Order: sequence, then structure tokens, then C-alpha cells
Amino acid sequence: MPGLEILGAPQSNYVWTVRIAAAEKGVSYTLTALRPQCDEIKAVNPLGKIPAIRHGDVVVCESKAICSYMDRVFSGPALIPGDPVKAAHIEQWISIVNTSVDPVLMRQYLIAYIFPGTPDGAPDRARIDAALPKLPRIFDILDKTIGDGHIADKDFTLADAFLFPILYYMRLGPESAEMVAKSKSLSRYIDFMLERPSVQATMPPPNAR
Ligand SMILES: N[C@@H](CCC(=O)N[C@@H](CS)C(=O)NCC(=O)O)C(=O)O
Repeated sequence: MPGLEILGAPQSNYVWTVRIAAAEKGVSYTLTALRPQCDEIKAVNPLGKIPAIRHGDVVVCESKAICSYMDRVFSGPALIPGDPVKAAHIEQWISIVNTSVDPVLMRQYLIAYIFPGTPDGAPDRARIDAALPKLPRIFDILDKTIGDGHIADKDFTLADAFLFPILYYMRLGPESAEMVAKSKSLSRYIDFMLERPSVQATMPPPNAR
């Protein structure tokens, strides 16, 4: 079996997702830290986004497709269980995270702090202020759904590999950090996930601009 290579900067929440999934599955890999939109990434993803993987002749981009590929190709604990109802609930939450949570919390809100693209590198206040009214509803949904468990189940599932990196990064934004701190369930969830071996083995370095 050829070796697995994960392409993408480890600070990316989606690269982190794929690395957590690989660690949960017990798959070893090499990490090639590449930024989005560089030529090597554009060659494997027409949108220039990270992560992607190379596995022999196989090239795959999109984090969920990568996780499903790893699940089918490698032995180790199933990332998506055979039970159709359990699997559907995991897929459902991965989809909600990808289509409604990440676009607001990461792309619209946090990126305006960490990659603002302003001439002096200061946070992009207009983008932050436009995103802020959308945060409470998402935090409320996550708080109520997680309760004293995880996002798709009482225990860890692949959906947590998608959600946790985003919530971890929410402690970096001042407004989002306050929202996390106010939620007992989200604070507990983040701290609990931080103790998970797959998370400890994949902690990203601090954000480099
Ligand atoms: N749907 C993609 C999203 C990946 C994504 O948004 N990656 C970000 C980094 S966390 C990225 O490459 N952004 C740069 C860009 O959009 O140009 C996936 O699941 O892999």
C-alpha cells in the first residue's frame, strides 16, 4: 500500500479535521504544509482550497471526500458506522457544519481577524460587524445540540472532527470567545476534546500570517 500524503497548512480547520480523522483511524501519513491557492494545491483542487491528499496515483480534495476515502481504504475503526441511522446523523451534522457553521464562524467572522487582508493588517471591522449578528443563533444551536455529549451522538463521531477545530478557534476571537465562555456545554466540549489523543497528536502551530 502506498503512503498517504496530506497537503495543506496545519492551521487550517479543515486540514486539522482530516488529520484528526486519520489519527482516529490509525492511519499514518506525511503532512506537506501548503497554503491555499499555491500552484501545487491548484493542481489538485480547481478551487485552490486545502486540504487534499495523494495516495499513490489517487488524488482527492474536499475534507469529507478525503475522510470517506480513508475510511474505505484503510483498516481501523470505522469513521462512519454501518448503521444507517447513526451514519445519517453523522452525515447530517457534517453537512450542517460545512454549509452553515464554517461559512459564518470561520469564513465570515474569524478570518476577518486572522487574515483580514487590510492594508495595515488590522482586523476588518466591517466584515466582523456584518458577521456578528449571525453568531448567537449558531452558538445556541450548537450549545443545545451538544448538551453534555457530542454533536451527532453522545460519544465522539466523525462530525466532531469537523466541528471541534472551528470551536477551538472561536476562543481566538474576542466576541466568539465570550460566547464560548458563556456556554457551559461548549466550554466543556472544547476542553474534553482537547484531551482526546487524536486531537493532542494533531494540534496545529499558532497561526502564521
Ligand atoms: N469544502 C472544503 C473547504 C476547504 C476550505 O475552505 N479550506 C480553506 C482553509 S480552512 C481554504 O483553503 N481557503 C482558501 C480559499 O478559499 O481560497 C473542504 O471541506 O475541504
